[in-house]
Amino acid sequence: MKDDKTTARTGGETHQTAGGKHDTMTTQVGMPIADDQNSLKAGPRGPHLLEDQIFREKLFHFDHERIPERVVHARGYGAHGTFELKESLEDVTRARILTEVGEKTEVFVRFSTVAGNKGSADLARDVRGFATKFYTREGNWDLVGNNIPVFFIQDAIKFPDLIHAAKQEPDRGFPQAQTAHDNFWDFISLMPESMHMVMWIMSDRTIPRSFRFMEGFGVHTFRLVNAEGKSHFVKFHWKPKQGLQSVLWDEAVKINGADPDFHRRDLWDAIEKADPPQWDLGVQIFDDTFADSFDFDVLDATKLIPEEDVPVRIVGTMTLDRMVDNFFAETEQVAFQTGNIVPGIDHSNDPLLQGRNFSYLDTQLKRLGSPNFNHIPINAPKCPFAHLQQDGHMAMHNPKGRANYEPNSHGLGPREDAERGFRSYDEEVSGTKQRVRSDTFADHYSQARQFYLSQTDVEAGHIADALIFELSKVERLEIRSRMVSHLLNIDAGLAEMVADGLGLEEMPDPAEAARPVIETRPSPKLSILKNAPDSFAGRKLGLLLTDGISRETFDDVRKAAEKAGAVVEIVAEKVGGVTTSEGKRIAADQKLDGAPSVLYDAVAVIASDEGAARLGRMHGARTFLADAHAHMKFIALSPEARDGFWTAAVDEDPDAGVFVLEKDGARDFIEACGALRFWERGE
Ligand code: HDE
Repeated sequence: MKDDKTTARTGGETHQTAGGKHDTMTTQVGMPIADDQNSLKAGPRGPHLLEDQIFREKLFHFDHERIPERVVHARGYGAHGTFELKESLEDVTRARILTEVGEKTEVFVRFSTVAGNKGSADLARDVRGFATKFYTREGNWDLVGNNIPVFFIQDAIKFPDLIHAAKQEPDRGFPQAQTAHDNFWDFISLMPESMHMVMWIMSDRTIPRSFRFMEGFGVHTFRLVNAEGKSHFVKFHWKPKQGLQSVLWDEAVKINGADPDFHRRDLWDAIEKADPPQWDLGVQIFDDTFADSFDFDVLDATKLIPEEDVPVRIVGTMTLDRMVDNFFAETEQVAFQTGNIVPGIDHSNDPLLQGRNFSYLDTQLKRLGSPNFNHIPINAPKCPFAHLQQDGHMAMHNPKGRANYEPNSHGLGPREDAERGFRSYDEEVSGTKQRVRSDTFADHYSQARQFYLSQTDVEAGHIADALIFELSKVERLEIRSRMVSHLLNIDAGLAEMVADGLGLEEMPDPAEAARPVIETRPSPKLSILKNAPDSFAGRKLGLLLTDGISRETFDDVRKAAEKAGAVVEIVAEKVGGVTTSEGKRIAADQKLDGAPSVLYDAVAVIASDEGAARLGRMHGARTFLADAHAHMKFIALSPEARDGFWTAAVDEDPDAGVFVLEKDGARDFIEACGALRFWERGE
C-alpha cells in the first residue's frame, strides 16, 4: 500500500516522485524550483549561464541514467509473486523453503532472451532465461535457470566464445538477436558438445507463445543436504499450470513487427487482469547409485535426466501476481547470482555451474557499480541480516557502534551460528591439478537423437525447417556442410531433409563421434505437443467485426470465449468500432492494420453481407484470415463472412477447423480452440 502522503494523483494514475513527500518540485537536495521550463540565460536570446545549478543537476542526472545492459540476457521482464510449498522434502534437505509446508515465500522472477540487446524484439528465436529469486527466511536463494534443460557447452571457459559467436558480428554490428549467421554456426559446428542443445534451440521451445506457457529448468545438477549432512542430487523444474505453447516461425517473424513487446504485454495484461500465471516446482531427486548407473555424467550440463527415468516430484507452486512499480529499479537492477543458495542446498561440481558462481558476482559489480548492490531493495533479503561489511560506493547500511570486527571483547556484533548456518556438503575431493575434460562427458549425440525422436511429426518438421532457415543465412558453404555432418550422427532422415532444403550438392561424411551413439527410448515429456493443454483458458481470441452485424452472434462468441477463460479483443476497420444491425455501437480494441491475426490464438470474423464484401477488398483483412488459416488456427465465421469473404482470402475450402456461427457454432468453436491449433490442416 502506498502512503497517501507520498503520492499525488495525476491524470487518474497514482504517481510518486523520487522523493515522494511534496507537491512542489525540488532539486535533489530539496531546494524548491520556481521555473522548470527555462534555463538561466543572459537575456532572453543570450547564452546559458554556468551557475544554473538547476539545469546542470537535471542534465547531469539524465546523462547518467543508463547502466550497462547485461552482457547476456539483456532484454528481460520481471514480476513479483509468492511460492508456496505443498510437500515437504524434509527427508533430503534442511532448507526451510523446501520443508515448511504451507509457508509462502516472496519471489521475483525475471524472464529474458539471451542474445539480443535490451531493445530487441521479444519473438527472437532464442533460449529464454527463467531466473527466480526466492526471498527465503534463511537468505535469498536464486535459481537462475532457462526454459531449456540443457546448455551449449560443458565448461564455463567456453562461455565468452559462445556468446561472442552468437551476438552480432564484431565488424558489422549485426545481426542482433538471432543465431542465423555465420559466426554462430561456425562455432557451433566446431563444438560437437552443443548438438543436444542445437536440437532444442531449433525446436519450437525457442519461440514460446509467452512466458506464461514455458517450462523452466535449473539445468545443473545441484545437491540437497539434510539435517544429518547426507546429500542427494537434485534437478529443479518449473511446470507452467497454463500448459506449454509455442508459436510458428512465420508468426514469430510477423509478431516482431506488429508488437515487439508481445511477451511483455502478455505478462502485464495477464497479471493486471487478475489472471496470475502459476508454475509448479518439481524436483528430480537421485542418489550416487543412480548417478553411477546413468548412461551420462550428471555433472554434464549438456545432458538431462529423462523424466521417464527419474519422475519429477511436484513440491510446490509459484504464483506471479504483481507487476513491478518501476521497471528500472526492479527488473533492470535485479542481480541474480547462482552463488545465492541457502542451508540445505549446495552446488555440485558441474564445471559450468562452478564457473557461473564466479561470473555472476563479478558481473553485478560491473553493472551496478558498487559492492553494495545488495542494498538495493530488489536485491536485499527480506529476512534479518547482520554482517560487518562496510563502506564502499552508495553504502546504505553501515555498522553502528564501536566494534566492526570479529572477534571483539566489546560484546558487540553478530556471531556465527554453527547450527543454523550454511555448511557445505562434506564431499571428499582429491585429484591432479589439470586442464582436462572428463571422459564421461564425451557422448555428444545420443541425447540429441533422443530429443529428435521424441517429437511429433509436426515438431520434427519444425526442427528441420529451422535448421534449413538458419543455415541458409550462413554464407560460407563449409559451415552448412559441417553442420549436416553432425546431423548425420543424430538422424539420417533429418540430415537428408536439411541437406535437401539447403540444396547441398554433396552429402558430407558423418562427423567423427568420440563415442558411439546409444539408442535410448524416446521421452514423450520432451515434446511440447504431446504435453499440450486441452483448454483455451488464458488464450486470446481476435474478433474481427464489421458494421451491420447482429449483436447476438457477437455476444454468443464473446460469452463462450470468456466462459472458457479466454480474453477477447475486438478488431475493426476503425478503432472507434462498428454499428450493429440494431443500431448499437461496439467499440473496438484494435484497428485492423495494427492487429494482424498473429497476435491471437484463434480468430472469428463476424461480418454482414456488405461488410464481408468490403473485407474482401481490404489487403489487411485478407491477410488476417489467410494467415490464421496458414498458421493452423481455429477460425469461426458468420454465414455472411463464409459466403462473402472466405474465398477472397483463402484458396482452399473451409476444413473441420473452420466453424460457422450458426446454432451451436460458437460453443463448438470455443471448445475446439482448447486444442490450440488444427494441425490436421497441414497434413
Ligand atoms: Fe548466465 N549469465 N552464464 N546462464 N544467465 C548472466 O549475469 C554466465 C548460463 C542465465 O535475469 C550474467 O546478471 C556464465 C546457464 C540467466 O538477470 C553473467 C555461464 C544458464 C541470466 C552470466 C552462464 C544461465 C544470466 C549476465 C557459463 C541457465 C539472466 C548478467 C558457465 C542455467 C539473469 C548477469 C537475469 C545472466 C554468466 C551460463 C542463465 C555474465 C559465465 C547454463 C537466466 O554473469
